[in-house]
Amino acid sequence: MKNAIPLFLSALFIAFLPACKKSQPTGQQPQTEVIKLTYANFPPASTFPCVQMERWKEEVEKRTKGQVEIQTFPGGTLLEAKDMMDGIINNQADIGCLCMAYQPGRFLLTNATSLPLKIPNSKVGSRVLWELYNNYKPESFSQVKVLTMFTTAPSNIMSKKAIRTLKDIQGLDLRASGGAAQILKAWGANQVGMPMSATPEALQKGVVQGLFSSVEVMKDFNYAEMCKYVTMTDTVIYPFAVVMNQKKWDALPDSVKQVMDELALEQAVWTGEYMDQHARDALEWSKKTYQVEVIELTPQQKEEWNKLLAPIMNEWIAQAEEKALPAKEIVQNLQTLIQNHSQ
Ligand code: 3IO
Repeated sequence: MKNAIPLFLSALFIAFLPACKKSQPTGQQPQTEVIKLTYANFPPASTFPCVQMERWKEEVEKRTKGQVEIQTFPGGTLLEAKDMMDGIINNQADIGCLCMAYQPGRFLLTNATSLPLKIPNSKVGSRVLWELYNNYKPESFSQVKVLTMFTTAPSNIMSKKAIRTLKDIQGLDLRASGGAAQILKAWGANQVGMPMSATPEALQKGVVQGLFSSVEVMKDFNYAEMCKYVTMTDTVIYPFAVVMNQKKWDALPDSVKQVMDELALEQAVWTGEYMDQHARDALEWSKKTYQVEVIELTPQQKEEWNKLLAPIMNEWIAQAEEKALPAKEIVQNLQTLIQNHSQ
């Protein structure tokens, strides 16, 4: 019994030794845990929304020195085109890339960028969209953190049959969404709505005879194999947003938030420049690889085609005013932004 107490104490000491060891790290800096985030995207990995996603991932990982790790999911493997916004709100993924044209009513304000306002290219479009968003902070994005926005290059008609005049487009089944869809209708096409990710099958099965979007898809989806004609209209862009679950954002360290906020405009411009260059390259590639014919409209034709688009603006204004938005002011702001950034 005499030795019981020291024995008990040594036993206690030995028992606690591992615990003490654990709480005393090896004298280096306390290790911060790696933050893992998922990023969902709807089209295939080779397409521009995914190219910009990989670029953003790399930059964030580099600038946070590995504190943040991003796992990307292209091709709708985590969330599909039309589920993106709700999927991020419900945290089925942490980050998601969405095209606003697929839910035109939901993103009414920012979809003003796809009115026929002659945005000249994706770089200007992306800056204008980002600024418009920050000027008005629309309700439709109030449940998420917006990480960046960008647009496509202006849309052109890619088709199986040559479209040289307005007569050629009458009643033709052509695919587009959102603002671009309104334009196809105004020209007399039979507009068919679906996300870009559903379009390869629709073209293959003959559900549509072509599409209206930015021309880099001729290469990235290999549409040039089926669509031997491109009619250059250089009309509207498609607007995109990259959004993050609000709670996941709130939980990030300030230093990480700062990295992402500082990247927002830079990412928009990077994507714009990539898109503009890639659209040009893809058109050249299409001519060389599949002997695609690029059809230019005469100035008179352009005037004639543009005239038909006049009512679209008024329709949008009426719709926006119904939702109590300062519609005319928004359009004016947009026109100023386009002018300023086009210089
Ligand atoms: C687009 C969407 C996904 C992948 C490539 C793309 N190029 C242009 C778009 C624009 C768009 O969303 C669409 O549906 O035409």
